[in-house]
Amino acid sequence: AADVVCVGETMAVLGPSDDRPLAEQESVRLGTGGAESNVACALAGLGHRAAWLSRLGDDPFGRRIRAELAARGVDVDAVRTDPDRPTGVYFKDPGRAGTRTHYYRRGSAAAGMGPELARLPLLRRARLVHLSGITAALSESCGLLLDALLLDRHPGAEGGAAGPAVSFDVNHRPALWRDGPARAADRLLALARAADLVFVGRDEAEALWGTEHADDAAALLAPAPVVVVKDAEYGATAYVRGTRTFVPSLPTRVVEPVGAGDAFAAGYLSGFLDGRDERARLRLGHLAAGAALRTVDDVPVMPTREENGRFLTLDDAAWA
Ligand code: KDG
Repeated sequence: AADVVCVGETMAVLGPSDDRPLAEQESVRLGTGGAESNVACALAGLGHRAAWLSRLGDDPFGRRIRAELAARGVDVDAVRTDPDRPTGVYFKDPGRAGTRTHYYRRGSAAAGMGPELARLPLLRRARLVHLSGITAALSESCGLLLDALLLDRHPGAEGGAAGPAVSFDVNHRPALWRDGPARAADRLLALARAADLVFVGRDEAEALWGTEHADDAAALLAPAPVVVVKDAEYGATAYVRGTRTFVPSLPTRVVEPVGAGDAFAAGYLSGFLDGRDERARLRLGHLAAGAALRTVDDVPVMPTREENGRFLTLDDAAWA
């Protein structure tokens, strides 16, 4: 059985070969990208048993995505092919003001996922289920799937929810919220508060909910027992039942930032699955994010356990 199941849409990525804008490129490269499967790949790369749950179209992009994720060690057995809907596509366009993404995903196979998937035994048997706010915006049925996985959980014997822990990366994608920013703010807040672990960017929380400081974002999300607020090149703070742990980011050369948030979540969750303390979890998040920042691909090759091990033993002064 998988330790962690990541649920969400993965698309074919048509992207550049370097950091010049798409309009200046002679050819595009075909890749694979989806926030949740990026996390699954990174977790598999860090040595965990990771599965990805989604739907693909019966088309070359779908076959490519399935093969690529399987080659990275992700269990794709639960992924069904929908004969009537295509695999989504997105274009990645680097620019001086940051990378822009252009989606071609409306009516995709993954957007056809619904709440019936929440009953799959694969999900019940996992230790951790990883979700993101992207799925909430894909379709009504995908929204119901998130409700089933987050809001409709049954209380367990110890007062918390029964079944696997659920982590939720807010991953606000304004382009996907066709019914407007107020709806996005309400929905993402309700879903995040229902999770066991939440990841959110400080600036993302500010844009959604007007919280300027990381502490304010964490207070707003506090019904969730673990809240991790990421503040780009400064660092990340974990809030766990009244305790606050800050770990600064490591300085790194940034080639292309898409995928860094997913890598961060994977690093942190790797530490969670291994029972490490908050400081180590955050360090693992930064180490994985650094690897993603240094490539144009969404999912980098992860640092080895030995490399990570060297960084985990540093004292705070030597870290950054
Ligand atoms: O976090 C990276 C993702 O944004 C990228 O892989 C594409 O899943 C994607 C999305 O919906 O934006």
